[in-house]
Amino acid sequence: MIDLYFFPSPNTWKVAIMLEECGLPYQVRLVDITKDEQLTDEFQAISPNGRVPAIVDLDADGGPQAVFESGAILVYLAEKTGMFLPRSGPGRIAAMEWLFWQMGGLGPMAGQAHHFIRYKAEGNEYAVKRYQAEVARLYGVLDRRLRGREWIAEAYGIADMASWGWVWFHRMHGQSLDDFPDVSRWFFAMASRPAVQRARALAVNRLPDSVQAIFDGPFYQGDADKGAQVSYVQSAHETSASSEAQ
Ligand SMILES: N[C@@H](CCC(=O)N[C@@H](CS)C(=O)NCC(=O)O)C(=O)O
Repeated sequence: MIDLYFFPSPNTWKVAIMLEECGLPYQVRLVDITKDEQLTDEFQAISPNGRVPAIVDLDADGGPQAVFESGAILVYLAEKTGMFLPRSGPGRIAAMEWLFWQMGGLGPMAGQAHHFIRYKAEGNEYAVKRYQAEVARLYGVLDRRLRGREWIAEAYGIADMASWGWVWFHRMHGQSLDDFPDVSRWFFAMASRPAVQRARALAVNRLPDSVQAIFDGPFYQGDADKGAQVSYVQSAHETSASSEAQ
């Protein structure tokens, strides 16, 4: 059993997608970041950076193993299961390259773009322009990478899982998928996977109303011409998420 310290967000979706794809048994421990629950001493004993996601693998050899940082968690779970990351060779190198690209580039830059566009735009035109342009550049890099290939690395895996949740928020960081046709194709292909839908739906009903509005759309609905509709599959873990939070 794995404890997943979770709040619906791009970084935590990565891990939920991986757990769902691998079929590993897990239980959700909701950390409500809108109530600063990530700052408690108890949580920071597991995740010293005070951010979700984190996991505790209760079945690890040698006793319960805590892991924080979404990229490290993805690699840990891939190595534990032997799934979604080749053990060696060019496929592993590509997966690691694009995982680190997401961790050091797309995620942090899109996060800054969200902050300045959504919360602090006034008086910060320079920051809005800088981060929006950098995110556009990164989308261009990903679009070129995906040209003529189905998935980001050699096969579907942790590099895709790492980037998908961030692209879900493309409108919030000022991007249109119409400008990035291969990112768009990849995004919707991944959105159609049942494991992704279950992870995406996890604990969304626990969001405060103000945040819920963001998750209901318009960001996911995508650009008008795509008319993307995903019918979400109820996660088997939804019940434990709800009971944890009470
Ligand atoms: N590099 C970290 C970033 C984690 C992160 O920023 N998590 C956000 C949610 S997506 C969070 O916990 N925010 C709470 C806060 O900012 O206090 C990772 O990938 O795990």
